[in-house]
Amino acid sequence: MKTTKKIMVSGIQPTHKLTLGNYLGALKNWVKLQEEYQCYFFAVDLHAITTRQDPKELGNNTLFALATYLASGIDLNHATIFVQSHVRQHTELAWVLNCFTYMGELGRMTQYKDKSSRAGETIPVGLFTYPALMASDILLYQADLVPVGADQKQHLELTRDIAIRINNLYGPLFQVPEPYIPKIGARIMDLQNPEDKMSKSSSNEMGAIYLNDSPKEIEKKFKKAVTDSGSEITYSPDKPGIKNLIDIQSAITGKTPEELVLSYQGKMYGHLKIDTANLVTEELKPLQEKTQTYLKDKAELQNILRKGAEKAAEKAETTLRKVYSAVGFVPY
Ligand code: ATP
Ligand code: LTN
Repeated sequence: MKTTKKIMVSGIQPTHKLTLGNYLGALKNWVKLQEEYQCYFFAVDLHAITTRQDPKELGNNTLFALATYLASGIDLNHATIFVQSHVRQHTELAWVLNCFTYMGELGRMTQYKDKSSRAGETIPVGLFTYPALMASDILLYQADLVPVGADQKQHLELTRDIAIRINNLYGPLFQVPEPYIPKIGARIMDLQNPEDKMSKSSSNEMGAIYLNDSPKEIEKKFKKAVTDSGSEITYSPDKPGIKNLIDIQSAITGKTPEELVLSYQGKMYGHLKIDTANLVTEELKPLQEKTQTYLKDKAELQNILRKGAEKAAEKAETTLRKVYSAVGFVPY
């Protein structure tokens, strides 16, 4: 039977173990929304090598990411999960999209500007063309919805522009996707530097909660979290450290920031830190146990990924052929 469900697509870079930011900003929403969509979720290893990776770590982190997807409740009845590099159509369509994406557009991408400024003198070309590969990931599957954190909004807008540009030239080849950015949790901040987003590849590991951190590490990181001057617990942009802890609690419990602030009247920063650490530990405990179970049975995990890649390639190939034909390539 042909499915009429809309399509949802998203991915995470296996550049390290996933963080609480990846979980609250992206993964948790995939799980929440998955039943209403036909989903494609992948670990974007091709994107990961735009910054230098240790090969062994990259492989481990890729499997860790996909095991985490399953552990957090991604259901194979709704979702196809796979490794990006296993589906060659991603790179093939990316090439075509590169030819319809402008230097000026790529040069304006904030993520490129941030990462290239840290790359030193030798900036890989892949870092620059990264958004065209991301557009390929999305457009190949004719995605309606792409759930991501706030930092990816600009890449999504570019994806839409590229899709519209090509549709205008050749007819309706691509669905134009919408981003889904959660109200709370879309931008979890670094615990040591709450002006910056929490990131997998942060230089200070104390600033990020990794999904495989032990309860002790989680407690230590929250206790040492940089907070703001003053002592009153309020939710305001000029108290980014406190706001971040409230956002984390809100994204986990579903309570509004206002409700949480009320419950902390008369309490100290220390209370908020300990409660947040406990809440995160409780949230991550079942996730960590299940991730380990999936990682122990490597054969089964590989089997899921092989089947996922086969299914994804089928869908991807349909789009790729249409595009190749539209641009004038001789059929094969
Ligand atoms: P890297 O440090 O390697 O660039 P990252 O931690 O920024 O990685 P990505 O793989 O780029 O993570 O992001 C995967 C998903 O997680 C994206 O949807 C992104 O928007 C979301 N995300 C990343 N960091 C955060 C954060 N701090 N808060 C909310 N969402 C986030
Ligand atoms: N660029 C994204 C990761 C990513 C992605 C995608 C997200 C690559 N391809 C497709 C959604 C859909 C990031 O988070 N850095």
